[in-house]
Amino acid sequence: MPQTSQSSAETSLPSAAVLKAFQNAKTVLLSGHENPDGDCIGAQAALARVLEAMGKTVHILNPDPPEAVFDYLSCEVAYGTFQGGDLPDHDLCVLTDISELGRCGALSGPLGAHPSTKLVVDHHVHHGEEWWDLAYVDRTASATGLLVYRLAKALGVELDTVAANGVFTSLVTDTGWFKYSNTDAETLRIAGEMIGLGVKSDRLYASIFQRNLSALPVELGELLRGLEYFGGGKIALLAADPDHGPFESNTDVLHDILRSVEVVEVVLFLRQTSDGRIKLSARSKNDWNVNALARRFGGGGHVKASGATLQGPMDRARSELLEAALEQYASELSGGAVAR
Ligand SMILES: [Mn+2]
Repeated sequence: MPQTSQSSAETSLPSAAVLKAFQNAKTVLLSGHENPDGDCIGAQAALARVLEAMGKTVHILNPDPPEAVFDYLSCEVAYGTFQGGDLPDHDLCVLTDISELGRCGALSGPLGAHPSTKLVVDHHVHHGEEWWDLAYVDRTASATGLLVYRLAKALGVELDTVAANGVFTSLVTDTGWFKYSNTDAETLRIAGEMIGLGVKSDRLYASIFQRNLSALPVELGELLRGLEYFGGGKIALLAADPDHGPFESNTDVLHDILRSVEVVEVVLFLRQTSDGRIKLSARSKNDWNVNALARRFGGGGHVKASGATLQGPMDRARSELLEAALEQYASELSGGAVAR
């Protein structure tokens, strides 16, 4: 997910303790959040290759499998999906792109109970207790994959093409293919270096963004009939009917269209998932904080991209979200909203 970041003139480097934990580990388990995104699994691909190059045994185990659009990574890297039972033996557990164990779904309990050293590699805003043993967290980094790049440099390991594809995937998915404000000089410099290592950016773009089903344009049109604007058009709210499956994970297309409307500042998209929960994905265009809004519903993420799970039914979720959004953005809306 994208985030606001400052200049990368001052980069935060991994501590000696973090590097030592990697050097001393024999078997490493990499885990991520539910519905792992491109940054999460890209960072895992790169970190797995780096650690294997150092002679470590590496397991990747996530609560859910990667999306099919990332099959150019999953054909090279073994992404395990937790099915219950015992965790693989390991002495170091690394969480990528996440710092809250509770977001690891069914893996949360087993990971928490396992005596391994826990190391967090992440760029999200963390709230609550710092429960881990070690962390390499830089909230100004555009992607967790960028932190893995810095780790590889610090560990003296060259990235191979698979690792480069992983880092590049992290960078492009978390910056909206270099469109968001977190696209800083370091991000572009590293992206260029990854292309030098063999990344075919046009192939990756086609794989990630140009594999929609032929029904998508029509379904998107139907979905958008439910679009509502509030706050003088600055808040776009879409509460989808439950039968809009294609958008359960691929919400970027929708967010891009709605953010393309000039006056829109915030896009709030509610959809019912196959298991009956109501999921919010919230994006902002400029400076409105959607993380603060998502946190009202127990969610989180970044200032410009956050999510939450709301209580159903949809009508209730919609009205509670709208009320919270109008309250959250009261000061922005009173600052000269133009009705449209
Ligand atoms: Mn990320």
